[in-house]
Amino acid sequence: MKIKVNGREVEIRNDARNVLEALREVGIEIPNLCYLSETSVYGACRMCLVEVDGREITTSCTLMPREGMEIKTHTPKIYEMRKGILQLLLASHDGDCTTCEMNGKCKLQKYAQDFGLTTNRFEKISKKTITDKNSIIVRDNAKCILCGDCVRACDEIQTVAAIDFAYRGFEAQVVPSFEEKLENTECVFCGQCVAYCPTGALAIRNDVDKVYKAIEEGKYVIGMIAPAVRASLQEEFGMEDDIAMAGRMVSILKMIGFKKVFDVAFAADLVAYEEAHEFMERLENGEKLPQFTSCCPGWVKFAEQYYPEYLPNLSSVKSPQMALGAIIKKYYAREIGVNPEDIVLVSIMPCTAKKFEAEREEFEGDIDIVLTTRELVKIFKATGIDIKMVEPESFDRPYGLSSQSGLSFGKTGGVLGSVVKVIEDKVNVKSVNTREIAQGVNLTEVELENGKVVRGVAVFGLGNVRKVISDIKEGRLNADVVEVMACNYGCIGGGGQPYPNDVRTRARRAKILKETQSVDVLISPTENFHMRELYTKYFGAPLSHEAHEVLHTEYKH
Ligand code: HC1
Ligand code: SF4
Repeated sequence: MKIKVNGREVEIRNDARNVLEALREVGIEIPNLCYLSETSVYGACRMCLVEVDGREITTSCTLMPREGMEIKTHTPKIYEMRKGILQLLLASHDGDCTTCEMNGKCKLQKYAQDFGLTTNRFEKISKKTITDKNSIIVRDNAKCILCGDCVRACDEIQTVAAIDFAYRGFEAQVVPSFEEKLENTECVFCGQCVAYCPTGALAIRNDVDKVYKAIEEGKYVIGMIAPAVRASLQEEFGMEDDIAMAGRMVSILKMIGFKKVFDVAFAADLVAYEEAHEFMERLENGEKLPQFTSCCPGWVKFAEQYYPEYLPNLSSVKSPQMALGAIIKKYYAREIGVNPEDIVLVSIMPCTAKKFEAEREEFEGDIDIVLTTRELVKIFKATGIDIKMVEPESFDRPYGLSSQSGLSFGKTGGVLGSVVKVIEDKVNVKSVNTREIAQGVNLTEVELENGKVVRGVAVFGLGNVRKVISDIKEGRLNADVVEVMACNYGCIGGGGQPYPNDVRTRARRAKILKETQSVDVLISPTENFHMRELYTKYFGAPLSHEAHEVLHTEYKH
């Protein structure tokens, strides 16, 4: 349909959700502090005001587009109203920008600059607020603007509802259930509340100092980089076409003092290989089906809390992070003659729940420190080294080789696709077809030579997971294997990824990762000869006793 915006005719989508989204698509971002395209419309911040047909001023997030309507997005009156809203917010905000995690990325700070707010006509008021600086998810309500984005992300996208508004009026705050620490609630540490927080009220525990301390103490520091991290770094540093980003990361980490840097995508190949064999065994025996993937720790905690009856169905193969951790501490330390106690293993992840996973008792501290992508970006920026000028260096061997499949773990559908690739290498497959069957849900049908069809489902977003499980339970969906990723679009949308971490950025990162993986010469996990070497040297065969000892675990909460 056609509408007029600021005096110009503009064509917008007929089915646009509201005027705010419609104009965003044609390059006009109306200022907003509480709008999320993936959740219900809240309309609380009032920043997205527009003038309609020369008369009323209303919020564009609640305004339906109508043929021929005339919109003004930036009249003097609206400009003043927005300034007033910002000044009110700033009057009760702590304003400690220099020490804020969101410094430079905060939407409130950006608008304060855009609207030239160097003074505030309202007096500063302080209120009693709740903080928690020691959890994996750090909370500081003195920076909260009560937009409710975190509450809706947790409740509507993830259906966990670990946080909500408490108290009324000026006393209102967002708090975890019963004002407990998040670790004592049903929070699954997906970090989606952090990803969507427009200010620094929610952040992730910063573990960078622990890395420097380990280097300073002369520890044998080993890094390992998750698949999704390279794609978001390409984006963060404006190097979207730079398929050598992983190599540049290796170089800088070595310059800082890392002794070795390995690729978590190597372990993804290993996990897919082991998991495919586990699946084929279950399929043959007709037990513990559908098999659910278990490499996403947010999903594992979600399953423990809400679907304990499915815990036996979870793949018992550890996540690539924990599998590689175990291999390095058990075998590699011996191979290089270093006491495992002297090794500090630093895992670099897009994910906040990976910090939680590394601390789970099942894994006996194999991973010492987990850094998110944002922490890694801080390290890189603090060095002052221009990443564009850095010569890429290969990942160290033997855990530095990966296939396209291993890399694809970083986005939705990657684990399932890799398992299918291994199956294709083992048995004759007639056809593989993938199609979207619902929002966030893809179905892959693999037709075997004997005519049997194996059905795999890949789902992201824990709210979508609830729907898939209910469809399976009630017989509306038939699945043999289900890949679950807690975050929208998979790991590339993890809570530790750089800001902005919204739908548009996630889709772009998925494309970048796909392009990066496409130049890898190895296609299937089976082709990864360094991975196969582990079987020759240590495991013998997939699902062997030794493989179970090192690569498998059991979730029994
Ligand atoms: Fe992921 Fe995984 S893909 S969970 O998304 O299985 O975080 O990238 O490293 O462990 O490989 C995350 C990414 C990551 C693991 C792998
Ligand atoms: Fe909710 Fe995830 Fe945030 Fe926990 S980390 S409060 S589950 S959105």
